[in-house]
Amino acid sequence: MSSESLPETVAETAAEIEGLEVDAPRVGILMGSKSDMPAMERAEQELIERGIRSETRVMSAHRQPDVVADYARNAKLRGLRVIIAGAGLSAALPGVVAAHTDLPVIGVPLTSRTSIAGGLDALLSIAQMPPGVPVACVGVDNARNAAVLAARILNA
Ligand code: RP5
Repeated sequence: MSSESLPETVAETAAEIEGLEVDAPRVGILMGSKSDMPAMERAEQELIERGIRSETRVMSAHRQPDVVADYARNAKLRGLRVIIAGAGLSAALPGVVAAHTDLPVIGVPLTSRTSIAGGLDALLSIAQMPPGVPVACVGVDNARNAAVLAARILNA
């Protein structure tokens, strides 16, 4: 690369970054299974009503651990600022995401067909994180509150 072409390249790169700033989703909404979608759609809906850009992905901490790790590691660079992660049963997804990013992670414990004690299994899995790797935890099936909390974190 010649030194004359450098300013143009830098300008192009800056424009690309600026484009990313404008269009990139601010909140990532993750869930462990398609079966979680009816509950997690409430988070997406709340963010839409508040004019906050989000993206929604299905990925399981147990079934697709590499996909989850890659997503979490790249999230900040892609412009995401908060991650909401919902899962049922031994809900590892929020904690695994938090292990791979320093973005704030909000966990949503979900009920599913085989939940124990109305989702207490997922609630404890999400809330009882080890010191140093925090995950915020909203109420069982309360994805809407996760979106409200994300909005407050974003000051939006
Ligand atoms: C969790 O297991 C998912 O988040 C879901 O809540 C639960 C059941 O998943 P499916 O068997 O319906 O795919 O990982």
